[in-house]
Parts: sequence; structure tokens; C-alpha cells
Amino acid sequence: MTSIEDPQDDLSVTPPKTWAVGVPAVAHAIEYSLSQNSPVRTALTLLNINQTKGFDCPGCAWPEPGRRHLNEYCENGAKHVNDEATTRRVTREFFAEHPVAELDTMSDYWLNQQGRLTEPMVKRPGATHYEPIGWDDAFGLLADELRGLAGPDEALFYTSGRLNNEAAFLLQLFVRAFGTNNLPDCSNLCHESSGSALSQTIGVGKGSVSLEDIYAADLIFVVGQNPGTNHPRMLSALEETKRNGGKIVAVNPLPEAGLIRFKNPQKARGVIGRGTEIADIFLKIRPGGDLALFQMLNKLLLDAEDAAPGTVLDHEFIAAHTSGFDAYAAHARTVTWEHALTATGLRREEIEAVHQQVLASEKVIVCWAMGLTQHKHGVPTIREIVDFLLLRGNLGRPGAGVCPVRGHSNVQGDRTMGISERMPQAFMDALGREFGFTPPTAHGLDAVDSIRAMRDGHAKVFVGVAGNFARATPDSAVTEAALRQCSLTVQISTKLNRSHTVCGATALILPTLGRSDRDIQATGEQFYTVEDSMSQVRTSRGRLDPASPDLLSEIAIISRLARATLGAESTIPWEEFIADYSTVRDRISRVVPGFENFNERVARPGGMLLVNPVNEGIYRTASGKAEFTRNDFDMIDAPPGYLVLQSLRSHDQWNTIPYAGNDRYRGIHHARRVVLVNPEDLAQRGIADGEVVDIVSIWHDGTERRAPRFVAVAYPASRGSAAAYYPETNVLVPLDSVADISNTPTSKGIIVRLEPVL
Ligand SMILES: Nc1nc2c(c(=O)[nH]1)N[C@H]1C(S)=C(S)[C@@H](COP(=O)(O)OP(=O)(O)OC[C@H]3O[C@@H](n4cnc5c(=O)[nH]c(N)nc54)[C@H](O)[C@@H]3O)O[C@H]1N2
Ligand SMILES: Nc1nc2c(c(=O)[nH]1)N[C@H]1C(S)=C(S)[C@@H](COP(=O)(O)OP(=O)(O)OC[C@H]3O[C@@H](n4cnc5c(=O)[nH]c(N)nc54)[C@H](O)[C@@H]3O)O[C@H]1N2
Ligand SMILES: [Mo]
Repeated sequence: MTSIEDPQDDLSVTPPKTWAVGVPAVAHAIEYSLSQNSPVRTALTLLNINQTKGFDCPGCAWPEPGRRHLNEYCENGAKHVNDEATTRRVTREFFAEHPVAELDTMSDYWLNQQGRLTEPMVKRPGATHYEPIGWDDAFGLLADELRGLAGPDEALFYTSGRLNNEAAFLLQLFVRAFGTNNLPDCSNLCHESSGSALSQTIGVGKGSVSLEDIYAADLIFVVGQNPGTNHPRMLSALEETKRNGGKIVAVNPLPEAGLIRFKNPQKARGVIGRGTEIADIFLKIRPGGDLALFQMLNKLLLDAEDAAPGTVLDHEFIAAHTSGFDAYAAHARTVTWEHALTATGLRREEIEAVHQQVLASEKVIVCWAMGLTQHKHGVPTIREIVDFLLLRGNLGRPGAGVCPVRGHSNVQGDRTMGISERMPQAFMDALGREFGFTPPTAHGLDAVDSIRAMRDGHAKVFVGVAGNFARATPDSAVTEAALRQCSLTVQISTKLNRSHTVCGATALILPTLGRSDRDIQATGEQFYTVEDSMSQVRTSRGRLDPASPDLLSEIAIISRLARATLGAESTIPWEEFIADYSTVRDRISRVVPGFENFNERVARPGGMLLVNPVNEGIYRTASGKAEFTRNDFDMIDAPPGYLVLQSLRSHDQWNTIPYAGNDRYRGIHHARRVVLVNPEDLAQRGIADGEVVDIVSIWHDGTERRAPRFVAVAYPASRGSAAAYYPETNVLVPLDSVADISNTPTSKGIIVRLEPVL
């Protein structure tokens, strides 16, 4: 896999697996580790993941259980850590050898495989290569560029949830002291729809459940999520739910392996036996059908209540804690079976079986991820899920609640720390008070609007921290052209990716320590903190020798950049922050609600839990109560002959970075340019299993986008749906195709046709 368009000559397809995680999974992790590292380093990294004194797994945001196994990591976590801990290095000689134009033709896989970045590099205007630059000169160059802008809003600062709390807090402080709220982040591309829906309806954009709630639930919905690949440790939690007698309903257009059966690699019976059956009911839904599904489940609850008044709804909860029930109920009764069955593609009996399960359950949790958030009507869908839970009082009590399962390990923490283009005024006031300045009041740009601003010449400096903006965003051709128009693009990163090859006139690479690297500053060894998907904040300390002596920590990079840009007149003590990270935590404790006595509390074993106000009966909404919302029926309407394509993750990738060409659970080996389609849909289009096709997307303005040469693979997907990997298919997502309200690209709802390649 070297060029951008990887050949499919080696593709082999085997039947999709019906179980996830077991001995082969662990063996695969160790195999990948050994390909990157020596055996000793492999052992050292694996032994330190998620241990009390070790580092937080840079994989997903699923929480660690209180009682930790020595091996409290999953196959994928082990791969992510070893990908970072690799002994391969990208040196100045590498950059001298490879012109940027050549790097630009290499695949995401190849770029990542080159290893860790080792020293700051610059590509000057008109130059063909990156060349070394000293740290002071790099900060000077960037500061001059920022100060030379017509205004601070011409700069953009993108972050991913790989960033730790302290660095995130300092970044938003610097950006606001500089004078803009332009803080687009990966949340804009990810769980923004969850945040939008939950803030409006329950007053906080976070989940309300803990692991104990998961264990205690009678019924858990896993909707639009593939935990076997993306949150493998969630399967151990669901296994415990099942052992306690709980039931699971999975809703997905694909029969994902982890949803069907799970073999726990940390238990003998998982290694030898058949494993645990996960989903009691599996609904193979049409893409985007979830809104209609929950609308129908809610109508069935209202009907059941009418038939036996006082036995179905939780009237006490509704009266005490919610607002808008009557108007909601009147609207919900208008949903028809015809609508629900068309939108979901399910049979009436299937939905009725779920309804019976709901009636039999007192404690219900709904978990979801990208299968809901990255659709045009993602926000109304999640609001309808809140309605569903409110009807039976499934919020704010044990074993019940909302569970948006986050992606990046600290994506939730970054938001808590103020990484958002629109933080609440109370946060801005506290920040201004603590540091003696007036933060800008105008909202900043999110990810999609940032692309528009660069495209239209309104933004000229792009700084990316801990991510891969060029590949994470939609409409790749438009986004790349927009980035290339910038006067300066900067990447603060650990490894090479395509964002380093899509350069503005000047481009900087500022390499940084990773999570596994030891971080020593003037006052000694430092740690930092992260927040998981269930609001637990804990410490993370690197254990390995840094990849290069020339690396700076993110905290040092941001602080030195801030000093260089804001000058001596900035009274913010940036140097103190670099020397001692606990001084950053002191500041956080005075600015961010819930972080009082941060240093002391986070040092306790297991860290500290941020209490979700919902669990104390407090709703910070307009009415002071949980809001019922009326959501109009909506579905994705593909014209005849078209399919709804979702762009998703394979088992062997971390977001924009493939680790290999395999998707073991789905039976795809040695190729990524494949599109999975129901065999009947293929037959209807006269396309053979294994035939090579172009995927062509259409958009309202008449434009078409093409992703060439994918192998069509017959797959048990729901009718009318198709699936292919991201980021190869981002080129198909029109920039303007976004979710209502959250502005998240509709990465799971792309209307396409397949054109056989002659
Ligand atoms: N190994 C690994 N782990 C990861 C990541 C990674 O890249 N690799 N990424 C991390 C990040 S940032 C995130 S956000 C999470 C993402 O975690 P997921 O959301 O699980 O990731 P996706 O691969 O995007 O899968 C989306 C799932 O939703 C289903 N789906 C698609 N459309 C619909 C729909 O309309 N309705 C329903 N009900 N289901 C639908 C798909 O079939 C698929 O199972 O994973 C995190 N963990
Ligand atoms: N079509 C489509 N597009 C999508 C999605 C989809 O499902 N479909 N998913 C979206 C989602 S959910 C997300 S979250 C985004 C992800 O988008 P991003 O978060 O922007 O992408 P990543 O691939 O996670 O970024 C990987 C890079 O992070 C850098 N990095 C890794 N660790 C560190 C570190 O410790 N410090 C620093 N400074 N840098 C580090 C490395 O250089 C690495 O190359 O993509 C989104 N885009
Ligand atoms: Mo994500």
C-alpha cells in the first residue's frame, strides 16, 4: 500500500465473523506491536496502558473499570499505543530525500508507517522540500504570521481529542487571549449532534450513565455503533449486563461481529467456549431509519398507556422533571406504521418485539455513536431517544440514562476545558476574570465553516493540533484546495499524515511527545489528565523514553507559541505552566465548574468523577426541566437506483490512519477500496460480486463527486445501504451536506450510485 489509490489485486473476502474479540484478537495486537517495536518495548508499553500509575490508552474513550486487570486494554488499544511507541523515525534526511510533491502522492498508511517525527521542520514559500528549523525560529515565524493578519479571526486552531486537558485548557486560553473563538475540533465531525440534542433537552451535552449503570440495566440499546472494533472494552461491560439478566437490542444496517457474540480474552471461558451472545434482538435497519424507529416505539408506549392508563408511563417523573409532555404526546400519536416501516425497512413484528422488551424493563439505557450523529437528522433522532427515555423516567436513576459513546480518548475532556467555537458565557466570564482579559464574544468557526473560510480567503493561518484535518473532513478536493490557499499551515503532531503534505505557502511541522513518552520539565516528571466518556477524570503519565530529544510537550509548544505571539505584555505566566503542570490545574480549578481542588482530587486512586447534574435532578435547560421535543418524521430518500452509502472504520485503522488493509470481522483482507452492498441490491443493478465500480455521489446543486475503482462485495447489509471505508470516501461527501443544527458532515448518509468500470 504505497500510492493513494491502493490496488485491490490482493483482496480476499471471507464470510463475516459472528463473534468478536478472542485469542486471535490479542495475537494480532502483539503481532502489530512487534512489527513496530522490540519485544522488550512491546512488553513495557502493554504493561503500562490504563494502569493507575501508567498512561491513559490513546484509543477510545470507553472508561476503565474500577478494578483493573493487568491487561486492561484491548487489541486495538495495544495497536494504537505501539503505533505511537514505534522505533521508526522520520528524520531531516527523510525530508531531504522526499519532496513534498512526492509525499503528497503517498497513502495514509505509508505516511504513518514512516515513524515518529523528530524535530521541527519548515517548508518555505516556493520550496520543494521541508527543511529543519529551530524551535525559537519556528515560534517566531508563526507568531509573526499571526500578528500580521488583518485580524485574529483569520486564524483557525483545530484540535482532536488526543489532546490532554491541561494542553487543551492552555490552547483555548491562548486562542482567546489572541482574540478569536475559532476553535474547530474533531467533535464537530463526531458527536456534535449528541451535544446539540442533549444540551437542549437535558441541559448538558454529556452522557448520564456510569459503568455500574451499564451492569445494572435491564435493557440496553446499542444503536449506530460498532463496539467490537471501536470500543472493544464495552463488550466486557455488556457481557456483565447479560450475566446480570439484562437484555440487549442492537440497531445497525450491518450485522457487526461484536454485536452478535463476544469472547472475552481475559476470561478462560472466552478463550475456550462459544462466548457470550450479545444482542437478544438485532434490528437490521435502513440507514437513517432510527428516528422513525424511536418515534414508533414512543407511539407504542403512548398507545399502551391509553389501553391501560397509569401502568406504562412514569407520570410522577414526567410531572416533576419534564416540560412539554402534552404537546409532545399529541404530536407523537400522529406517527404511522406506514412511515415507520418504510423508513426503517423493518417488519412490524420486529418493532413490536422490541416494544414488549421495553415494557418488561424498568431500567433502560440507550448507547449510540456515529451511526446516529453523522446523519442529516442526527439531532432530532437523539432528541427522540431522549423522549423515549423520559416517557418511562429512564433518566437520573441507577441503571438508566443516555450514553453517547465518545471516540477519541479525551474528546469529552477537551470540550470541558473550553475547546469549542461557542462556549457558554459563564465559562468565558470565569476565564476572563482569572486571567484579566476580555475573551472575544463573537462565536468562532466550526470545522465545516473553517473550510469555507479558507476556501473563500477569510482565513489564512491554519494550526492543527493532534489530528489530521485534511483527511478527517468532507469533500477532500475542496478541503485540500482550501488548505493550500492558506499563507501558513502548521501541524503539531506525533506522526506524519496527509495534513503535513497539503501545505499552505509556508508550512510548519512541530513534533510533540505522545502519551506514552516520559515528560520531564524544570520541576521534575509531569503527568496530565484526561476525561473519559463517563466523566471520570484521571491522570496519565508517559513511561517510555521520548521518541527524540528534540521533542517538546504540547503544553510547552502551546505556551511558547503564546509567549511569542502575545509578547512580554501578556501577564499570563506561560513559563510557569511549562515548568509545572500542576499550576495549570490550579487555574482550571478556578475556571471550570466541577474542578474545585483539582490537583488534590485527581491524585486519588481512580481520579475524580464529574457529577452529571441530571443525576441530581438538575436540568440546566430553558425550563429548568428535561424537555420533550417534537421531531418531524424524516428519512433519507435516495432516488431509484441509488444507495445510501456510509463511510466507516475498518478493524485495522485508527480514524484517518489505516494500520493494515484488513477488516477481519467483516471478512475483508488486504484491501480497503471495497464497497459492501446487499447481494439483492447488487443483482438489481446488474453488478457482480467482485466487480470493480466507481462510486459516484450526487448533491442538490447538480454536482457529482467520484471515488474511482472500488470492488463491490456482496454483504449482508440492509437493503438500500452501502458501506465503504473512511477517509478514502470523504471525497464523496459534499461540504454542504451537514446535519441540521450540529453542522456535522453527513458521513453516514451519502447518496450514491455504483458505476461499473469498463
Ligand atoms: N479501532 C478503532 N477504534 C476507534 C476509532 C477507530 O478509528 N478505530 N475511532 C474512534 C472514534 S473518534 C469514534 S467517533 C468512534 C466511532 O465508533 P463507531 O460509531 O462505532 O464507528 P463507525 O465505524 O463510524 O461505525 C458506525 C456504526 O454505525 C452503523 N450505522 C451507520 N449508519 C447507521 C444508521 O443509519 N443507523 C444505525 N442504527 N446504525 C448505523 C455502522 O454500520 C457502524 O456499525 O470509535 C473510536 N474508536
Ligand atoms: N467520512 C468520514 N469522515 C470522518 C468520520 C467518519 O466516520 N467518516 N469520522 C469523524 C470522526 S468521528 C473523527 S473523531 C475525526 C477524526 O479526525 P482527527 O482526530 O483529526 O484524525 P486522527 O486520524 O485521529 O489524527 C491522527 C493524527 O493525530 C496525530 N497524533 C496522534 N497522537 C497524538 C498526540 O498525542 N499528540 C499530537 N499532537 N498529535 C497526535 C498524529 O500525527 C496522527 O497522524 O474524523 C471524522 N471524519
Ligand atoms: Mo470521533
